[in-house]
Amino acid sequence: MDNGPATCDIVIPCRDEAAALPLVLADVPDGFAVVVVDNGSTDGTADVARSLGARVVHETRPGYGAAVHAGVEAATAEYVAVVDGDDSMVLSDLPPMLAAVRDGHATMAVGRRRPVARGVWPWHARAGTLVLATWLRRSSGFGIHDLAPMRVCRRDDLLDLSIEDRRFGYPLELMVRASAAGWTVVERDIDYRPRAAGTTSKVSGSLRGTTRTIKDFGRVLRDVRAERVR
Ligand SMILES: Nc1nc2c(ncn2[C@@H]2O[C@H](COP(=O)(O)OP(=O)(O)OP(=O)(O)O)[C@@H](O)[C@H]2O)c(=O)[nH]1
Ligand SMILES: [Mg+2]
Repeated sequence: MDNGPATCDIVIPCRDEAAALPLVLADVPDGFAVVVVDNGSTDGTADVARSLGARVVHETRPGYGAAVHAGVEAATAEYVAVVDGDDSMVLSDLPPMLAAVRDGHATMAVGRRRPVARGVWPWHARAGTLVLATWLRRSSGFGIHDLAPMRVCRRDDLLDLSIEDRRFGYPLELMVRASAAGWTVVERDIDYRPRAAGTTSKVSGSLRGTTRTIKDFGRVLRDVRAERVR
């Protein structure tokens, strides 16, 4: 890892990702630093993250949104990236995304998952993503085909959106608010790989997880309709 001040902090929400982190953090690009947000891990995630040179933040409230928000608040660099900690995504996809934002091509760069192997993206998760991304594309005008699984933007811009969801509707609320705030978004293809061996799915990898995620998305959509998210 580069020792100079980082341009971009990579926020990694982690629940029990000790087996994945050595793979995820094997190659942190120059100019990036890592903030691992641990909430409720029981497998030594925090110790592994620290031993690999990451800063560790603890969040007591469970949920993807709670972890991401804590990481963004704790970040100190001008730009923040958010990436999953299960080794399904690679950090080497981040520098071109950061460059797109720094060079003024868009307020935020988001990833579009391209599976590198069969079976990586279960049909139920993929179908849910397709429906929501299509709705978002039509309602926001963003040229997107995925739900911002990996993203980069200026930290201050993100905090200014005042996203409230602390569970799994966070990325959807982010996109709705970004659209209302007049952001521009570019989407870039990113590798989507099998999650690391020895780790388990928390969100959409199971039918139960997808159902829970859809419920959280439904809440965000109800709020959008009631004009509470504007
Ligand atoms: N801190 C924290 N992280 C979480 C929580 N739930 C999920 N995560 C992390 O959020 C990221 C995404 O979770 P995943 O379980 O990979 O979700 P997914 O990619 O939809 O599902 P898979 O297809 O099974 O990988 C991972 O890095 C998880 O460790 C949580 O409650 N707290
Ligand atoms: Mg995953």
